Amino acid sequence: RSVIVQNIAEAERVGKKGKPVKDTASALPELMSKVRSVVGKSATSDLTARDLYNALAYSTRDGLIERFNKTHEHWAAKDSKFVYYLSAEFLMGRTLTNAVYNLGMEGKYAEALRSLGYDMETIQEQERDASLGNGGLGRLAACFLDSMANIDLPGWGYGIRYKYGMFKQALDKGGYQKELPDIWLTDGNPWEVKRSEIKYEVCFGGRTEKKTVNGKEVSVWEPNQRVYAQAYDNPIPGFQTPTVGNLRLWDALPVTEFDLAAFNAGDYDKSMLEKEKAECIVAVLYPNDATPEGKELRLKQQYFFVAASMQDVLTRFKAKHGSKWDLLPTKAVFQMNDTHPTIAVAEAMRLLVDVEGLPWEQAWSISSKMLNYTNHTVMPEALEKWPVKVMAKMLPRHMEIIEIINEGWIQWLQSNLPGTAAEKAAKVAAMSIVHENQWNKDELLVNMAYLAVVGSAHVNGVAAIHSDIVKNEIFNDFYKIFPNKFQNKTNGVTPRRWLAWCNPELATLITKTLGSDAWINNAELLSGLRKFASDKNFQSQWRAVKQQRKAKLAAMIKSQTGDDIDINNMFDIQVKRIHEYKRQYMNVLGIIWRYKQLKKMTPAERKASVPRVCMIGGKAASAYDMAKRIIRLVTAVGAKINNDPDTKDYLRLYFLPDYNVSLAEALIPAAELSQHISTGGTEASGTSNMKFQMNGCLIIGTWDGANIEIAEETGVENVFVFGVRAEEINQLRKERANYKTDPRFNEIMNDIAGGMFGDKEYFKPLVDSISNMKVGNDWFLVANDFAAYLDAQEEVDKVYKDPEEWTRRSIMYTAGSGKFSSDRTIREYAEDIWDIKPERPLA
Ligand code: B1H
Repeated sequence: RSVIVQNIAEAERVGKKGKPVKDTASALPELMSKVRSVVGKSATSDLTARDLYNALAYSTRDGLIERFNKTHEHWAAKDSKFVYYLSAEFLMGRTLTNAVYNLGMEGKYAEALRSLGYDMETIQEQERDASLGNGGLGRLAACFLDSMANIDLPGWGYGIRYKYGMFKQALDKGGYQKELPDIWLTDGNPWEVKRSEIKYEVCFGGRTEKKTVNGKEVSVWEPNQRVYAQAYDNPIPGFQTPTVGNLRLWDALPVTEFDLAAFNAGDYDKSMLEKEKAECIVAVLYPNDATPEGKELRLKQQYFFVAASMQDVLTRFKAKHGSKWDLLPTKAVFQMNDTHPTIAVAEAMRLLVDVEGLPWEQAWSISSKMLNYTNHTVMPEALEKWPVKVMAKMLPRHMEIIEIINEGWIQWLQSNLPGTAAEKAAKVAAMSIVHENQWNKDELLVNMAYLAVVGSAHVNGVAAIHSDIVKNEIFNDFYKIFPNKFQNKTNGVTPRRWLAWCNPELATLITKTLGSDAWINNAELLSGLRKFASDKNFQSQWRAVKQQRKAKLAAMIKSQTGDDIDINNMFDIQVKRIHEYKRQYMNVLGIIWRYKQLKKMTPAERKASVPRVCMIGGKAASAYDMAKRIIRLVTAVGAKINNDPDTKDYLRLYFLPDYNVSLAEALIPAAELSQHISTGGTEASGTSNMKFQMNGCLIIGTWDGANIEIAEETGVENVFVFGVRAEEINQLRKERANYKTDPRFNEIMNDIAGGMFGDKEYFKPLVDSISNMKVGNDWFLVANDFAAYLDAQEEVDKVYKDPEEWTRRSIMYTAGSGKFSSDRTIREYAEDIWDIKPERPLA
C-alpha cells in the first residue's frame, strides 16, 4: 500500500491510470487536505485505513454541518413547530456509510478511495458502532430520526451521551457470555459537534422550604448537588433532501472542575470528587431491555437529560416569544419514548410554575397539550415505578408536584366516575399515580406510566395488537375515561439503512426492475415487485443476489470459526435480545429435535433432507440468569452438532457474538428464514421482523406484535404462522399444570437433563423452568407451543424444497414491506399526534 500512497501526489493530479479525474478531482484533494489537517500526516507517509476513515469522516462532516446550518436557519426563520423526541436510548450504529450515501457522495469518495488502494467497505469497518441503546426501542428512535430528516420534519432527538454504551459481548472458553465495556469514544467521535456555549445547570437532592413570595406561599427547592449538562449535536442527514436534522446528547460536567484548595491541602481525592460525581451520571447505559432498572442512578440519568432538554427548549422559546407561554404548545411538542423520560411531566410543571411564575392551571393546560407518551411493552411488571422515598430524596420538589398532580387527578375521578362510593374508591385506588407496592405494603410507589397517561395529550402503542392490549388491558381504566387519548402507531424501520445501503445488491436489482430508485423514499412503490414474483427470470436474479449475500456471510463465519459453510444450505436466523418471552429456547429445542432425527436417518435419507445453518445472536442483560443459561445452551448444542460427522453437513448451529447494528446489516440480507416466535401477546411490535421482510427473508412466527400486520401485507399464506394467540394465553397459563406435553418435548428435556450437551447442572434450572408443570412454570408456554412449532418447521422444509415457490414468497415479502417504512410511521405521528408539517430548506 505504501507504494500506492507514494503516488498520491500523482493521483491527485491525474487520477488512476493516468486519466484526468473528473468527479474524483474534487474528492481526492479534499481527502488529502483532511489527512494533513486532521490526521496530521503528510501525503507521502504511510496512511492506515484508520487515517483514511478519519479523513473521510471529517470531510463528510463538513458537508453535514453546512446543510445542518442551512436547515436550522430555515426552520428558525419560519419559526416552525418542532417535535422533541425524548429517549434514554438512541441505537445509531455506524454513521459514515449512512451519511455518505444519504448525502449522495458515494461515487465521489469511492473513486478517490480506489485510487488509494482502498474501498468503502474496508474504511467503514474502522468505525465503532454508537451503541447507546439496548435493542428495538433504541433502534426505533434512531430510525425515527432518519425519517424525520428524510421527510423534512422539524424536530430533534434528545438523549444522553453515555461514555460507555451497550456492553460488548464475547464468549469465554466455556461458551458463556462475557461482558466487556464498550469504550466507544476513546478514538474521538467525528460525528458530534460540541456546543460549548450550550450548557444548563441540573440540580438534585436537598429539600424544599415554604416561603412567602409576593404574599403567596411557595415551595422553594434547595438542592444539594448541581452539575452542568453540556450539549453535543449529532447531525442527521436525510436522503435526496437538503434537510439535516439533529440529535442533541447531553454530557455531564462538574460545576467546579477541580477543587484547588482541597488539592493544596493534600486531599487529592476530594479535589476531583465533584468531577467524578458528575461523570458518574452519564457513565453507562443500563443494559436491561424490556424491564427497567429501579436503581437511583437510573432516575438521576432520566431527570438529568429531561431537565437539560426542557430548559433548552424553553430557553429558545423565550428568546423568540418572551413570556407568551400559551403559544408554547403550538411551537413545541415532546414525545416520551416509554416511561424513561416521564419525569418530564413534573419538570414541565416545575419550570412553568416555580421558575416562570405561571399559575398552576395555566401551566397544566400548557404542559398536558405538549407531552405525549409511547408505551413499548405489555408486561405490567416492566412499567417503571419509583419508590416515593427515592423520588423525594433525589427530587424533593418533583415529588411534591407529583403529589399535587395526583390530588387533582383523584379529585377529578371522585367527581366524574360513575358508581357507588365503594366502587369509586376501588377505582380511585387502582388509578392513583401514587400507590402502595403490591409486594410490600409499607412502601409507596410513583407509577410513571400513570403519570405519563394523565399528563399527556396522546398515548400510543407500537403495533395494532399491542395498542389494543394497551387500551383493553394495561390502561383500560384510563381508556374508558379518555378513549380519544389512545392511538396506534405501528412501528417502522428506515429503508435507507435497512435495505438500500445494507443490501446494495438487492437495491440495484429492485431499482433496475422498478425503473427508478424512487422506492427508497417512497417504500410503498416496492409493491410494484408483486407482478414479478412468479417471473422465472426475475426469480433467478433475485436468488443470485441472496446467494451473493450468503457467500459474504459465510466468509465472515469462516474467518471467525474456521468452519466452511455451504451456501446452498438454508440460512435460518434468530437475532434479538435474549428473553424468555422471545423463546430462543424453543428454537434450540427444535434444533435438538432436528439433530436427533438426522442421527436416526440413513445417509441417503439425510441427503434428501433440507440442510440448514442456524444462527442465533443477542445479548443477555448482565443480571438475567436464565437468559445467560440459554446462550450457553446454544453454544453447547452448537459444539456438539457442528462436530458430529454424521450431521455436520446437514445441520449447524452458531451463536453469533456481539449482535449489534453493524452485524445486523451483514446478517439480514443473507437470511432466508428468520424466527419471531414470542408467546402470543408478549412482543409489543418487534422491528427486526420488518428488516428481514424488506430483505426478502421468510418468517416463521407467532400471531404477535407486528408479525400480524407483516403477514397481512405479505399474504398470510406466505408466512409460517403457528402457536397460541394472545386471547388464549391467560386461560392456558391457568391450565398449564394439567396439560399433556408432547412426547418429543419430554424426550428432549430428558436429553438435556441427562447431560447430552454437557453442563447438566448448569442447565437444570432451564429444564425445570419449563418441564415441571407446576404453577409459575413455563410462563411463556414453550411446552404448549412446541408441537405446533415443529409442524411449522416441517412446512418450512417442504417449501424450501421448491426453490421457485420459496423465491416467489421471498419477493412477496419485500413487495409487501412498504407499510413498514418509518417514513410512514413518522408521517402518522406528525399528522395524528404532533400536528407538524414538513418544512424543506432551500438547497
Ligand atoms: C421494548 C423496551 C425497554 N419495549 C425498558 N420495552 C428498558 C424497556 O432499559 N430499560 O429499562 C429498555 C427497553 N423495549 C421494545 O420496543 C419491544 O420489546 C419491541 O417489541 C418493540 O418493537 C420495540 C420498539 O417499539
